[in-house]
Amino acid sequence: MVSKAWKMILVGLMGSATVQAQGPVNPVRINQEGYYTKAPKWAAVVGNTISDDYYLVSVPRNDTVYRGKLGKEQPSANSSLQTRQADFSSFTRPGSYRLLVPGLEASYLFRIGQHVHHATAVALLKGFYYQRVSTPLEKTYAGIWHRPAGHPDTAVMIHPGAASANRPAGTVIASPGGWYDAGDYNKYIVNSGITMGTLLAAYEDFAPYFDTLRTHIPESPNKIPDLLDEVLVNLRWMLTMQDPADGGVYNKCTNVSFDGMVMPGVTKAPRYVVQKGTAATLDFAAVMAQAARIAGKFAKQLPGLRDSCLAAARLAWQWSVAHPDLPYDQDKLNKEFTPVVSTGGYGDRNFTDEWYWAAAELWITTQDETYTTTIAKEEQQLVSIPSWANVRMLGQYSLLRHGKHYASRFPAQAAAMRSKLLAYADGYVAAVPQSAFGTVMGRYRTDFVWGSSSVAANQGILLINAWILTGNKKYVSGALSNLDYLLGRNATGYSFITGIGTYQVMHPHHRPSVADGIVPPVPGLLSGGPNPGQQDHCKYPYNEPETSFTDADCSYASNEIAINWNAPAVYLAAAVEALRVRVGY
Ligand code: 9MR
Repeated sequence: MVSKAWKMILVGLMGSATVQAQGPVNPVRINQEGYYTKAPKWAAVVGNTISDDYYLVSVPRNDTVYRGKLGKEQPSANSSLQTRQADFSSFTRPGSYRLLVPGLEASYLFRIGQHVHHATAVALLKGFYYQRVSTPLEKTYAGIWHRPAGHPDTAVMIHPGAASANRPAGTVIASPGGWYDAGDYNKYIVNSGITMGTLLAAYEDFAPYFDTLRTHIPESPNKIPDLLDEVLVNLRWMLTMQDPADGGVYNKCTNVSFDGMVMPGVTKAPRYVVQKGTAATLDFAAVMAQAARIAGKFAKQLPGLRDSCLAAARLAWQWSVAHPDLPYDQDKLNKEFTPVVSTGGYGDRNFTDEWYWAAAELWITTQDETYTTTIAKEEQQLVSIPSWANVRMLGQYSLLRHGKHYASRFPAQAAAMRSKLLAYADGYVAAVPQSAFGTVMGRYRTDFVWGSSSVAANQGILLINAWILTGNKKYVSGALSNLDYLLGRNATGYSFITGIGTYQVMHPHHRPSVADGIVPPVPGLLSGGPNPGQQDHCKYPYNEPETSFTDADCSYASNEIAINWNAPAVYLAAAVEALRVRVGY
């Protein structure tokens, strides 16, 4: 008779989909989903090794299909970890495998093949469906995570700090729909801005891929790609956040304080829209201008939407011209008005990047010269990785995407940006061999900030843009290295995407996942990732930049999920799937 322990080992070796999170992490760090047949393929082995050899064994046959030598010990720049790399790029036979290093536990199962990132791309996009606010998530689409509608937001009050002549404090408006921002239940325009800009960019860059990608959402049968159906959910909410009287856009639709760890909508605390601001209004203008271009392509399915978006964008621009420098300063607001608001701030104070992004999108869509002054003002164009507070590159990517217009109207700027972006991307690619985990991520210690996973994904997007400009596949390899990072080849050993990978995050700071009583968290959500700031004061097992992570639901600083982190991950996973064949992987 086979003992229970042996049975478990056998089941493990046969590759059943057991989820092993919470046990000790495997020392062989791999992309737990797998590798494209002809793409670079490597593992990073952490800890002491007793041999220089390693083996790939096939599953379930257990044949040794490849032998290799581990590279020399490499210290990591972002922790005291050392790794040895196992490079099996030359092995290209599709199948399921484990990597064996004598003396160490066998690696998790991984695949070599085509489409290895299809499931990840679909899951990440579907993650947005699970964040929908005001509609029930039906069992047919949401599976075991089905739930009633969350906040209806059909009666939301104007907060005293947002009062205007036409809408005095306490006026009730409707602001239904959209996505919850993160693990909390509020809706923020600034963070919606970068999220929507990134998803719309994914569509503009890879339209044929998204035109056929289905995520099994209620709208899937209609004649609009699922990505755009999902984006429309939040776009329609965003439109409600503009004051039609003057074009200004409220910063957020929110409770006054965060809900407890309960299901969405069970608390009935009043909801408010809070203060208009320059960042919110310009981000809104950029998103609406970009959305107008795409809506124009679906004029039959979405009659009138292009014009509504464009009108909203222009009005938002006008308001911003009249209020060019109005930050959202929550502390100041709370000194002047009640009720006191303590939910997320997204309090940006520097608006040059928002001006640039809005001007770029409006100009591309309208060709109206009004917006060129702002674009021309940007003499010193710096390459930077986007974040909610820094959206400059979103404008830059859009301008490069519409390269002919850009180069004919701004020839010097277009040429300079192209070469600066490529130099930046070359720096990334060159850093990979020096990286202990073979990733672009972690070149700088400052990569490990609140939401570091989105830094990895956004670096990937920059590299994909370098591919778009040059067609050089080294940039796609660089981008893939950061998907490897997100899916487990990193210092923590976690796959940071819920539902994907063997050793995946299981306890994200995400209210529905905590409150629903279901063991697996809501799938397709990207955890924030290592953040040495540890602002949540939870207990962390390690403290160094790349290990400062805890898979605990108290950890909003390292293990929350957020729409602005999921969006670049959607872009990255979709881009590599879309490009795989073209680059010969
Ligand atoms: O992502 C935001 C991060 O850059 C900030 O440092 C942090 C603190 O202000 O806030 C993060 O955003 C949170 C937002 O304020 C509220 N919803 C959850 C977001 C993710 O943690």
